[in-house]
Amino acid sequence: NTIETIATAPFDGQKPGTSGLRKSVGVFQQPHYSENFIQSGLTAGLGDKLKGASLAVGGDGRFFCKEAAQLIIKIAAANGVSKVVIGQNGILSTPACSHIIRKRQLCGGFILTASHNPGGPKGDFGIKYNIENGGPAPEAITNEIYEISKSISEYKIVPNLKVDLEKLGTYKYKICGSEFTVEVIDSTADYVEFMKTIFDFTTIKKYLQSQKVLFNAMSGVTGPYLRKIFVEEMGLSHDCCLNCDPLPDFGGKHPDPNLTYAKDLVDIMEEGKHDFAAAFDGDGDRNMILGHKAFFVTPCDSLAVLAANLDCIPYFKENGVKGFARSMPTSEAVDKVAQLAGKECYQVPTGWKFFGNLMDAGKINLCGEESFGTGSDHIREKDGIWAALAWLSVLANSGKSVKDLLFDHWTVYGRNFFTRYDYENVSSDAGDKMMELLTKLIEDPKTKSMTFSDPTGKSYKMSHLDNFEYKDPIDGSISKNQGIRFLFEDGSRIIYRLSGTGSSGATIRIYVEGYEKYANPQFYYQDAQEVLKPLVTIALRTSKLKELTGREEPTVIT
Ligand code: VG1
Ligand code: CO
Repeated sequence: NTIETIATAPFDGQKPGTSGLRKSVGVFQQPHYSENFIQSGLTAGLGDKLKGASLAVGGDGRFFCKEAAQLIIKIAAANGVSKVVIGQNGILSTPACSHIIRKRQLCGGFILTASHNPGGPKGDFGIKYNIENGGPAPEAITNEIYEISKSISEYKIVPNLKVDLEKLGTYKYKICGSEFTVEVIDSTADYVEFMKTIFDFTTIKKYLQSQKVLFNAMSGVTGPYLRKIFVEEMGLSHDCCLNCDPLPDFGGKHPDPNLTYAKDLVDIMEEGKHDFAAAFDGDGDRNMILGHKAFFVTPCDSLAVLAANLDCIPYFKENGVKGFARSMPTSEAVDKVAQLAGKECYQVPTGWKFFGNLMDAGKINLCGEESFGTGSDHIREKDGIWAALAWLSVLANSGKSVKDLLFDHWTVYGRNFFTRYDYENVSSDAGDKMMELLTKLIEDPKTKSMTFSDPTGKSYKMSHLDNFEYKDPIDGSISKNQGIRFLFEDGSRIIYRLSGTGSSGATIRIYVEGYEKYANPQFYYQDAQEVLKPLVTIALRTSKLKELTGREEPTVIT
């Protein structure tokens, strides 16, 4: 077990995006590519605490996870790390890994996933460094990882170290005189135990006896967790767990829980035989909630409904609720709940890493993103299964159906109609051109006083426009260029961003929101696409999206 120092040269583009470095598998398989990034992550993430450090490692089981896990062990050992805690076969959901780091007070961890991106030899892979609070490394660290990766000339490795990741147990090695421990742990045990302390399992179990529910793991990492919780603990039949055998290529599909990629679940729900369904992404941090007849809960509304009903969950009953947060493009529905409850509501850039400081400082307990991300301060990642358990707690407590719960919520707070249009894989050039055009618009003083009208005559007067910039209230760090915002006087918003999780080309995201408070509650049932049509027309026209990308229709509408 000797340590070798290997000469290497930098690779372009090892800049972590919204959530780690994501590229196609072939890129990670190039000699030295993953090694360089892992070494940069260790050096930037741990600095002078690298020697003697402890780390968690886990991934969503996608193709190349095992190889990458072995590499991390070898490189960590060579860098003087004293302990690696790793899920069996290298598997941990993203929320479970965050929990392991916190529970075992580790110094950090690597999460191996490209989340909702497809997997397999031709799919995507990803590596993300998380810090000791269990959350994704903040920008100061991800920027440093990138800097180091640009000038890296060598990495350290113990080439002959190979750990049997199939067998649970603690393995000790002598590396150059010092002890190195690898602990292979059960992938689901700690997480499931933790959920039992947060939620009232007895109440949920009793409620589920009168309900027909479905959970769709989309062949991602959540399957074993779902079976443990809902079959073993809650006594449901195996049939309620769909696609719950994790596959390295997710069955060739896009493990993204939305109306497009989880259409099979939507179709089943439309038959009307079930009361509730939830779907999760590849690494288990995203969730989609559906009610009877596939009634769709937008993630923005999901966040708001949970915010309004947290007190039925033991964890929040005990710890209280200080405040909420959402990512900037997420609708302001949760702000309305905060206002009425007299609580703080923060707005951060897209990406879970921006919630960490607020949670560590005790400012917020619940947060979410429009991209199917919901979570709380129990960990520092978003948490799909947690969200499903939270929803079941609220449903059990209220005795209402999903649809009625939403309807009653809108009746109190009004409805923030929301939609997101994604144009996946357009050329980087077209993406950049569109952002340039929009930047020119926001810099033009004339735009400020403009009124936008759609062909039907509905018009919107601009109240503010900018490129969103965030100053972290805790550490004062500033993040610029987080998305072009058009804010209108009536509370409507149009937001444009380029995705930071894609592996090739560009993905354009357009977020459109309109707030309505009706005297007649029946209006709340209108289709968001209908209500938002004028704003969508304005959004597409103003950005010249069709001309610049040649796309007639978005890839995904949420
Ligand atoms: C997307 C979402 C963002 C989310 C991120 C990671 O980023 O918009 O809200 O935090 O994915 O989610 P982007 O930059 O592509 O818009 V996951 O489930 O990949 O960890
Ligand atoms: Co994910």
